[in-house]
Amino acid sequence: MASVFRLLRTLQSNNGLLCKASSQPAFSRLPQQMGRHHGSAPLTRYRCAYTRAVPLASAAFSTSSHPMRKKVMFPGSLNSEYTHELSFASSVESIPTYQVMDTDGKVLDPANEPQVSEEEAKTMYRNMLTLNAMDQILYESQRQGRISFYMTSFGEEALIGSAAALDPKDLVFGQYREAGVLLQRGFTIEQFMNQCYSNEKDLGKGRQMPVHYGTKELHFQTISSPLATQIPQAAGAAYAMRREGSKLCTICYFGEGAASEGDFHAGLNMAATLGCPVIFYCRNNGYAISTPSIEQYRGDGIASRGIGYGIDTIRVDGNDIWAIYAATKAARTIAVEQNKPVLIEAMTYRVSHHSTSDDSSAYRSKKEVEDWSKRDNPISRMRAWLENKGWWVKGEDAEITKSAKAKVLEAFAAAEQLKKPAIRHMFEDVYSELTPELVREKEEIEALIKKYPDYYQVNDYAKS
Ligand SMILES: Cc1ncc(C[n+]2csc(CCOP(=O)(O)OP(=O)(O)O)c2C)c(N)n1
Ligand SMILES: [Mg+2]
Repeated sequence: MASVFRLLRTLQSNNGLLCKASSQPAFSRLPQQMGRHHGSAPLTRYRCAYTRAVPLASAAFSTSSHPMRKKVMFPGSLNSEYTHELSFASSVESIPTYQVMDTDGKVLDPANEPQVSEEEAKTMYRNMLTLNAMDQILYESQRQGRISFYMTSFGEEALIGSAAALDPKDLVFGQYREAGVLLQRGFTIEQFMNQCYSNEKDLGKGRQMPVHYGTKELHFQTISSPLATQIPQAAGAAYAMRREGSKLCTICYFGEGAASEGDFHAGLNMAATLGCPVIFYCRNNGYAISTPSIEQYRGDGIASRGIGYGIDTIRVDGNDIWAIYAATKAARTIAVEQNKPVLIEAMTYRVSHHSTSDDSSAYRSKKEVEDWSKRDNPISRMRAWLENKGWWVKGEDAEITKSAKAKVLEAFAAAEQLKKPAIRHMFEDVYSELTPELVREKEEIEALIKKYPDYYQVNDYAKS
């Protein structure tokens, strides 16, 4: 409302005609004034208020706001037609889901045949298998008490297609279930293990929970646990990229549950209004821990919200790696060439428990999960596509999975042997120089450790 006042005042001062005779705020007088003339519903009266008043003001509004026009240029609704039918907009047709191949790996429209080399396609598939193998081992390792926490990507492996469609320098803002993106970018199994074991080689210096990866080298921002904080950050970073003229974009992954956070709305609106080259990638996997999507919102998924913010939006089959690949490639072109955000809603299913702290049998049936993994499995779909192309030999998977598992186990055993990060890291990297308070705390800890070395198990930590 304040901005309406401001607008009317501006118009008033621009030509001195609007509401000239009164010292009352323009908008407050309009209903009574119009009521005298029209006596209809309040909405109609406000509408008339504009159509009467605005022609006297700036040229930008004058033509389109003429009383005889079909459309009005309200400052907040630029293309709305008048209607005499009193009705509330509730739903429009459901946004379609873009698909390239069916569940048997058959490309449905030859025009959509993926434009990738055999090697590129095989690398993506190998990464899907490796992700799966790594998830199985790390999940078990948490169950054995060797790491504190873990989250798997079972059922969501096709996300790798989005990473393959990006420039390696595009900046990634993840939520936590995007290990596949890191694999595709070249994060090594050793680096995954070192992070999950919080050892001295962990790039995060042991300051994060397992799976909260981050790597400057691979342009992947460190995951942070509070949901959706990455969304406005991704919009802001994209804005900086635009200002630098870098011709890069950011990609921001989040779940449909995180899209209920305020930060989602702030981030999307900011990106839309400022023209930020960011791809918002929503993994709609059906659940936010125990809350099914169906209880999370009433509208047409997350995609309808993109349109609400004036963002180019597409919904894709999130188990179809080629649909994801094509949509992300096209989204990137829009983002970078037109300096605009894009929203992708990828429809998938979380086969795994939410995390090692969750038992999903408490809120969904085992049968539901089994049905999904059998009926629509992103890995078998991709394998079928490769086989149809003649690029994959039946049974090759077993060999790859076996060697991936061996590699993970080896890296895992090595990571377990390494020391924890040096204690000094607890105090560093927030300020370029330690504050007097931090210096005092550091000295206090050092004194305690010296006094009680056994209690603090100092030998478990790296010295420097
Ligand atoms: C601000 C905030 N609120 C609540 C949580 C607890 N939490 C962690 S994950 C999660 C569910 C998120 O679901 P979704 O975004 O759909 O992602 P998914 O786990 O399905 O991949 C919740 C509620 C949190 N981490 N941060
Ligand atoms: Mg979810």
